[in-house]
Amino acid sequence: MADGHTEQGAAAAVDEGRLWGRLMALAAVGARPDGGVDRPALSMQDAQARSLVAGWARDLGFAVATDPIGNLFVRRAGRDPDAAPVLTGSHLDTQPMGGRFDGAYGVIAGLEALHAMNDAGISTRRPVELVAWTNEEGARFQPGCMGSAVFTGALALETALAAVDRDGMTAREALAAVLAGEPEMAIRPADAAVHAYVEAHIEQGPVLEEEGLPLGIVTGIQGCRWFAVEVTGEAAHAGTTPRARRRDAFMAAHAIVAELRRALEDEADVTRFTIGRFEVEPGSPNTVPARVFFTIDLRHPDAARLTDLGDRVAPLAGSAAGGCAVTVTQTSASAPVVFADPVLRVLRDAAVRCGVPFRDLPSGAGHDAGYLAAMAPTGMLFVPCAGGVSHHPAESAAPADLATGARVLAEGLVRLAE
Ligand code: HGY
Ligand code: MN
Ligand code: MN
Repeated sequence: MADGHTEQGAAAAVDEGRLWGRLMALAAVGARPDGGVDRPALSMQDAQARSLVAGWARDLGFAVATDPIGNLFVRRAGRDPDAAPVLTGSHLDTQPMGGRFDGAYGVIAGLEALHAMNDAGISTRRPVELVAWTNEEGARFQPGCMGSAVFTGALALETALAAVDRDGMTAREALAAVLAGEPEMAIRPADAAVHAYVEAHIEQGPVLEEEGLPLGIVTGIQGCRWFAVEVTGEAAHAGTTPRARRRDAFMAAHAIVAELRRALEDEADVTRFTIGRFEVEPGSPNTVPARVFFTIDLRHPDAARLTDLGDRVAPLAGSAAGGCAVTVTQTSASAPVVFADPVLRVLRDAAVRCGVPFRDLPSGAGHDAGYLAAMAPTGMLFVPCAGGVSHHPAESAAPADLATGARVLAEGLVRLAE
């Protein structure tokens, strides 16, 4: 067991300026003019971010490798090379109008924790590995959490690689292009044992900031179901076609959405119902729409309620489609997750040892930790972000809070790795 001194050493060796500098260097990759970040999964910007992290890791003497779905692993050796490693990490891809901290913070805080262990001269029995999971956001390729879902066996590799983006490029082709730029990168097998997993992330909600707390111990993640809806009507002339003879895919989609809102939006405002993508074809002002495609993101903390609400989507869509045809496909489903108490106890204990006040809270946002929880004892740490704003260019967090989270993460990882 590492004595208190060495664990304290890890936290004390966390360097706020170094952490902030790396975060800002990463934010420059895919930077938007409005201060946000647009770094699509498996894009050249993502490749650039990967090589930035790999470069920092190699400079610190860590082994770097990738796996068949492109997850990036940075390994700090332990005394027992055969012991199952402790993992930490998050994701490098962002939303199209993303911020500088969603995902990036968990990767850079994890790197900072490993760097601090080096600076403090700490040796751990188990290896500690930092992971940047492929395609957590699911904005370009669906489903999201693709890398962690394949790693944990929740999604077949071939299914993931067959995902197609809006330009018709497959994840397989995009990944090959990224790996072509990393000829020196070692490839490791998809399966691997994990002793425990801890992910640091900004809260993406207002609770910690409102309560003036620098840290959250995350107790779990709400459930989430994604659907793709396709409404098929018939193109017609906007000027000559009477309403009675139209099969207007937009008007049908409009009726479907109205019906879904009536059924799914609750008074208590607990259910989260989002239509983030809505495409009308052919998209000409004077042609009656022939086809509409839209996505549904449906979330709820209660498993039975999420099942009940989600199972209504297809029947309701069918009943409101009128003369048009409609297909509803569920593209991902993750049940609510409760994190492992032993890991949360280690994290709370680490916070106490670092003198950091905290509270427990659930996560409204999805994370790779949701998949890791099925494979190994898993926990998460949150740090506050301004106004709880995320998936928005204005996303921001204070350097001191980011360093505090990295200190508690370092403490917790050292304890878990002994
Ligand atoms: O959608 C989510 O909850 C995550 O931020 N990707
Ligand atoms: Mn995230
Ligand atoms: Mn996100």
